[in-house]
Amino acid sequence: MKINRRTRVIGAFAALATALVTVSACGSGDDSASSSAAKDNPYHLIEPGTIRVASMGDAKPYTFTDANGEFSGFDVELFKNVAHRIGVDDVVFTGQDFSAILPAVANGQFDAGVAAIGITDERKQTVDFSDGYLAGYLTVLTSDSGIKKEDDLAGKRLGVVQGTLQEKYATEHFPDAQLVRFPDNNSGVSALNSGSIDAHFLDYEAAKQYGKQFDGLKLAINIPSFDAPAGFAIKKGNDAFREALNKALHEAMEDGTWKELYQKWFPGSPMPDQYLPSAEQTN
Ligand code: SNW
Repeated sequence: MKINRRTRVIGAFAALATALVTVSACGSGDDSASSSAAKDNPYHLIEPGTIRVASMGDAKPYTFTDANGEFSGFDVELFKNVAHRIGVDDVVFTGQDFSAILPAVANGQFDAGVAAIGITDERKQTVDFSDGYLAGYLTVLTSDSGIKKEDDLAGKRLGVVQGTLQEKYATEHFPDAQLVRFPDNNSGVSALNSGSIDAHFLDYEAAKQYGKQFDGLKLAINIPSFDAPAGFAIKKGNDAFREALNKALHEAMEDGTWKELYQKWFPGSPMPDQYLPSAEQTN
């Protein structure tokens, strides 16, 4: 008797559980439910309402962590401003090794990669990019007064951050230099300061920053990288997100926000033309 009753109760629970599963399965397959999900999350963010950004903690003044551990810098402030314009104020930055940023965006671990990432055809095989927002130089930083031009690097130990355009450029143009690869700029500059490499090759503004921080480090060679302006990297095929970012980015350029951030973070650097409000462009 007792066993029978318990069996019946268990049976009733099992039936109820099956019914619930069926109802929820119907719900998720329902057209109106999925279209409202698309409306709530038009940019296909990992978590609706939040943009998760892979970045770099030691590429000051582009992207860096400040004394409070908060992400700051030109690229960070520009991206947050652009995100605000598309209706997202919750932007979470996470520091990665440079070489991990694009794969992590492609894998869907992050919604965007922001770290002065130059737009190239090769990188476009992995991710999509917003329009460009910054173009400048690749710079050799050194305390060796014998390094003044590209040829002087022959036989020298030159640091590069893995996966950067600097690594690619050095491989192609400095065949007689001994390349030493680092995961990030801090480790490269530490090696430079301790004398285990002769020079470190990085972005111009970051080189300028380390030059200010460490007496004796000079910007010895500047190589134009205007054909690879920095862009925001996003997952391939997320066109709604890319188009919204582009529209907001151009608004930030047109209303002078871009110029204000440029002057704040890159004081004394020549003012480029192409990202200024159209009324201020000279050519
Ligand atoms: O190609 C340049 C661009 O013209 C501008 O000067 C900003 O930096 C670049 O995008 C190159 N940046 C490197 C790269 O994309 C290194 C980025 C980094 O160290 N965070 O590989």
